[in-house]
Amino acid sequence: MNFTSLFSKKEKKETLDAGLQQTKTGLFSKLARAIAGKTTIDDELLDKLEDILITSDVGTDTTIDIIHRLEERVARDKYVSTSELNTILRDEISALLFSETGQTAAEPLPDVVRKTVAATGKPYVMLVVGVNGVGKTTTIGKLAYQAKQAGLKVVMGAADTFRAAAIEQIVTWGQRIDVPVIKQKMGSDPASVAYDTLSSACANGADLVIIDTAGRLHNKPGLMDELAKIKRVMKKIVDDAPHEVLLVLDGSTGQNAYEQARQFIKVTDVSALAVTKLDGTAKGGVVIGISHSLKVPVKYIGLGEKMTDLQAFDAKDFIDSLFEGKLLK
Ligand SMILES: Nc1nc2c(ncn2[C@@H]2O[C@H](COP(=O)(O)OP(=O)(O)O)[C@@H](O)[C@H]2O)c(=O)[nH]1
Ligand SMILES: [Mg+2]
Repeated sequence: MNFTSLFSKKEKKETLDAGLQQTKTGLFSKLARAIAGKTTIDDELLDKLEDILITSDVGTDTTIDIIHRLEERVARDKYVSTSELNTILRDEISALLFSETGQTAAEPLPDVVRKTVAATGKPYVMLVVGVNGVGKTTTIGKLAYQAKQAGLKVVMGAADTFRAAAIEQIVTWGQRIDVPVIKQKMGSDPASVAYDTLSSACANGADLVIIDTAGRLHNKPGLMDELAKIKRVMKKIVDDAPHEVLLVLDGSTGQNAYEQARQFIKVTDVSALAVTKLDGTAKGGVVIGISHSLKVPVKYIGLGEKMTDLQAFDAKDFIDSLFEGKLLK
C-alpha cells in the first residue's frame, strides 16, 4: 500500500469516527448503564440489550438475530465478562452482516464504471431517487467529485425540474467541482433532460452519468410513472441504462428511513442505497438494520456536508468504528 492510500485510509476512518460519534455515545451510555454492577452477561442483560438495540434504531428483526447470536455465544463460552460486551457485539454484528451479504464492502464505483465502459463503450448511468430533502443532490455532488478525482469523466443531469432552486443547486455543485451539468428550464420534462444528458455524455465520451430527480413519494403514482418514463427514455440512448438506481435515505430519521426503503423497493427497481446525515444523529444504528434486512445493498453513507464526507459503505469498518473503545462501568 502506498503512502497516499494509507493516508486516505486514515482520513476515511477519522471522518467515519467523527460522523458516528453521536450514535456511539448514545449506544455506549446505554450499554454502560445496562452492565453497571454486573460482571457476566446473563439473560437479564440480554433482555436489556434487546431494548437498547431496538431503541438505537437497529430494527426489530435485526435485533432478534443479534440477540440470538449473543445467546449462542454466551451458552458456548459460559462466563462472558460484561467488560467484553462491546467487543462481542462488534464481532457478532460483523459476522451477522457478513453472513447475509457474503462481503463487507461493495466494489468501488470507479472500478464498476470502468468495467461497464470497457464492455459496452457507453457510459455508466446512475439514476438517483428518493423523497424531498434526504440529500440526493448533495450525494450526487459528492459522488461526482470523487469519481472525477478517480480520473473519470463525469456528467450530471438536472432532472429535478420541479423548482428553479433545484436546478441552481446542482449547477452550483457542477461549478464547484468542475463537472458539466445538462439542464433545461424549470418545469420541463425530466425524461427529456435525462435524454439530453445521456446524448451529451455519449457524444463527449463521458464515463459516468448521474441523473438527479425531484423528491418523490413511493405512494404517488404520477411521480412513480415519471420515473418509469425517465428509465424508458434513457434506454433509447444507452440500452442497458440505468445501471444503478440509487435510493437516498436520510439516516437521521431512523426507522422512517428503513420503512421508506422498504416501500420504495416494493414499487420500483432500486439497486443501491445511500444513507445520509449520519453525522449529527444518534440514529446511525439504522444502517445495521437496513443492510441486514433489505435485499438491496447500502453502497454509500453520508457523514457531513463536505465533498469528502461521502464514503463507500464498508460494514466491517462501520461496526468497528461504532463499537471500538472501552465501556465505562
Ligand atoms: N450533515 C449532513 N447534511 C447533509 C448530508 N447530506 C445532505 N445533507 C444536507 O441535507 C440538505 C438537503 O440536501 P439535498 O441534497 O438538497 O436533498 P435533496 O432534496 O434530496 O436533493 C442540505 O442542506 C444538505 O447539505 C450529510 O451526509 N450530512
Ligand atoms: Mg435535490
